[in-house]
Amino acid sequence: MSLTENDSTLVETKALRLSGSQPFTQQPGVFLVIGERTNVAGSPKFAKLIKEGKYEDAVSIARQQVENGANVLDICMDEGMIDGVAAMTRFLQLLASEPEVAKAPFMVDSSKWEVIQAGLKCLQGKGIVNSISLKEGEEKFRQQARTILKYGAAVVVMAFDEQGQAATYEDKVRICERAYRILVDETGFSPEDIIFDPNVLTVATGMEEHNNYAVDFINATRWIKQNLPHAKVSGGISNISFSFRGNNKVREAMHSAFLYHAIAAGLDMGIVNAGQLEIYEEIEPELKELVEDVLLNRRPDATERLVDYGETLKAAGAGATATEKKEEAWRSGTVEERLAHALVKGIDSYIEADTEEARAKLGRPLLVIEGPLMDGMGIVGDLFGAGKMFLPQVVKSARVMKKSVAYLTPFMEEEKQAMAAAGQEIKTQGKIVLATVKGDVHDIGKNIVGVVLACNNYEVIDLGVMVPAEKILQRAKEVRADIIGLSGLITPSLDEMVHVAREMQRQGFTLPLLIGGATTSRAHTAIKIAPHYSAPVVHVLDASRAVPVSTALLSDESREAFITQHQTEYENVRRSHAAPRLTAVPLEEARRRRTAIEWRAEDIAVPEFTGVRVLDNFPLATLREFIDWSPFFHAWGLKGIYPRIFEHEEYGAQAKQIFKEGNALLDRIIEGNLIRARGVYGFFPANAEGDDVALYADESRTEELTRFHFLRQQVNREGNEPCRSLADFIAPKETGLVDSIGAFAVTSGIGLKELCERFRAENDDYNAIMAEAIADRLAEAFAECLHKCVRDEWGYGRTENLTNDELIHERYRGIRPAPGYPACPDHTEKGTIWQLLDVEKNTGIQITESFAMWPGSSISGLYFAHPQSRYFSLGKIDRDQVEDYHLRKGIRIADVERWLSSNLNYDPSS
Ligand code: B12
Repeated sequence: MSLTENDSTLVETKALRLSGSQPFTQQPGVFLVIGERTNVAGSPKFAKLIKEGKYEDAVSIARQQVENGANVLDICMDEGMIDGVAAMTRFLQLLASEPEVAKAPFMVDSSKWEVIQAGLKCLQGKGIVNSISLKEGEEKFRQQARTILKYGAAVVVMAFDEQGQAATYEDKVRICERAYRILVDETGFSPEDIIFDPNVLTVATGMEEHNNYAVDFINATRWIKQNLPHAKVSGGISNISFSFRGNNKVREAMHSAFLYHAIAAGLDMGIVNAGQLEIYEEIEPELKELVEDVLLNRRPDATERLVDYGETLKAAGAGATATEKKEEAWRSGTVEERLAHALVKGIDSYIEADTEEARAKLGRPLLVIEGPLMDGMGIVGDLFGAGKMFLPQVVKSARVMKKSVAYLTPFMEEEKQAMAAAGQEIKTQGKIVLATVKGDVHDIGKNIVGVVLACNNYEVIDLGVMVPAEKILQRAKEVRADIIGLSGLITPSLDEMVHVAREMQRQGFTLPLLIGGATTSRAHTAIKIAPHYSAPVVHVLDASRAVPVSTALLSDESREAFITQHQTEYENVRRSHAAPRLTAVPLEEARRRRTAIEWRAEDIAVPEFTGVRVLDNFPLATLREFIDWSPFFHAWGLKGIYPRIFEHEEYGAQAKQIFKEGNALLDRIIEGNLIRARGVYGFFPANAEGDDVALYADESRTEELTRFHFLRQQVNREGNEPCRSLADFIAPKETGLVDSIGAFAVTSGIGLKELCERFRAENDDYNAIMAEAIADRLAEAFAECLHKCVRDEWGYGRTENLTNDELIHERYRGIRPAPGYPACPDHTEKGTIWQLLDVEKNTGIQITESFAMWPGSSISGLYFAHPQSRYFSLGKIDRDQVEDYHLRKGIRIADVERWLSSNLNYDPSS
């Protein structure tokens, strides 16, 4: 049998377009390599890892495949001992969080339809289904094809029909043509998305009828390419050489030669071990001839001759160790270069081996840290500083660094003891004690700063959240810290920071104090904190400033100049803020200028129920639909609006990557119930009484349950601008109308702490921070989602019909202000919500002494339904209102002034 003549009039074909996280278009004439090592049938090592549940290690096989040049990854879990659906789902989700791997399109490979469907659900781009066939008749084939079409994937069609697998040229051609007609003419498949697999069957089995299998495959390939426009052809290449198992040299030569001829006939792609392909021209001539005799069925004794040759190879010991897997190019560099590459690229697969090699080379663990690791992180730092690397990448580099340092730690301990015995000390850039102050639970900003500092060889002692001043100062003394850094999210923390500064002064500290976190500001630091402590107190705006500021403060050369300049700057800030008080409207007049609302019964929405409802284990998949992603990018230091941020010239690609990784983690969280969401909300009959809102047990309004105390705008109210208060949006008692108010508290942080701890235990700060960022998004989404339910239950929401984007932009009736937000800055009002909804018992959310909520990913607030209700900023208030508030709320004036210190239009100490 011979190969049919090569017909040069090949039809012009449409390219196959696929995508992982990046689009992939197969260029004309370019063979597409489908990595087979993530196929349990193709790789015993992979199969073992999957069976043992070592998915993370299995992922590194995928990574190697991509690094070795695989364009598409074939993923197959078809093995008796493996639960295919679960394994396919989990593995694909993990792959999605590996950017280097996720960029490649995936091929979901299974003979089980339910496994294919599970895989399709996880594919983020356009992948390939491998495979469907006419084995169970046309109806089933059509049905499956339609499902694949719905998911937008390409499909591999096996040359298999009701009568069995096509082995001969004629059967292959007949079945492929039949399948093509059904797919193109009946189901509307694009022909370029159809990939035929005309079955690569094993040759050299000793059975004569198998001798022409390779030739039949190659000829069928050519026929398909000439007769079925735009269709593609693929095959599982290693099948061809199965009879030479154990003799890699012969197998590799067979694969290369087979590919050479099949590609010439039009083969578009093949499932191959991307790391083990001999170059056709480099196959030894004798072996090449023997192999081609077999493949092309050139002589009857071809098989015996190749078997004999294989035996001689084996005897010479070459068979099993044929072409070793080509290491990735970067692996051939020096150990220093490899460590630098791993750090910059965030690759941790070889980090332990490389660290050990460096330790052996340099002799001491410390020299590894101070040498190659610091050099590598220096490159990371420079790239970050120059805006060429972004925060998520830096945090990934830090993960590699941490793993290396974790490996070195036991050796360092030994060395430390030896050095201590000799009276020496190991020097880092400096020791920084970080803490979120007492009463505050904010974590993510501090954690990011900690990672960035650690990357720059600072020893970071992170004391966590809700840390009292005594503990911070005690620890700083114990470890002989060089700097203390404080973080806080909510305004009451500002006072606590002042307290820490005072304590530092009292206890005679001289260390610099860094201040950071969402509510902190340069002005507050300069005016309120710095005057209480005579050493430098510096506000640090974000993570990228933390290193230069710390370095300047600790460097012998630049310290003096930095401090002098800093002090002058803060002095200027204080001077410019010593401006006269703002003009305020007296409280009585402000009340007269309340929001003008004509109270009409038809504008008052009546809720479906009154009282409290609890939402336990609220489905995270539902919350996902309500996520506003923009703040997610802000948390990672990438400022921009989702989804436009993806087009950002500088960091669009980075934004896409963290979005993908964030979503992959979210998939894992949802699938594994790794965190839980709980909430509670309620509606209550209510009326405004002055600036208070009274809540009643029922519509008779005889029993008052509790009341909220609101504040009213007093300054900068030019012309006829109303002086707003949230109380304006509830019908006053004197109208006689029964209005209602809603209240809520939600969290998505149950289990988050444990999840983050698990990541940190694996030195994986990247995923710990990612998990926090995701949980914060879910909390916000929960508040948004619940507000939607509440509007429905109030009636008017049912007709609003808004997209998520419109929801994010709050294009709906009603508001949900939260204590602490600008319209009601008094955090202590949360106490009333807690008591009203029995929040702690119903959800587990606790409030700290500063009225922060624990878990951190929590939100609480109130619902107002009136069409004229709107958000506003209270701004500054005058002494008359503070006195009134003290009387209404029954708390001391000094306490009002403390809780509302950021809103005072006067200095309470003067
Ligand atoms: C995301 C967010 C949330 C999230 C998560 C918060 C969390 N995990 O801590 C959720 C949605 C859960 C939330 C809830 C609340 N929030 Co909120 N939230 C924000 C928002 C939008 C961004 C904060 C953030 O995470 N930024 C990203 C991180 C990475 O940045 P960062 O913390 O600022 O950290 C960077 C720097 O500050 C610095 N840094 C931080 N710490 C340190 C420490 C040192 C030593 C150094 C050197 C540097 C440094 O480096 C970091 C990295 O660059 C801000 C508004 C804003 N734009 O800032 C409001 C904001 C902080 N929230 C606010 C409020 C009021 C609340 C709630 C009280 C509302 C409520 N009643 O439910 C709750 C409180 C939550 C609680 N657990 O008690 C107010 C706080 C103002 C105030 N008056 O107190 C803000 C300012 C909004 C506003 N304009 O009113 N919030």
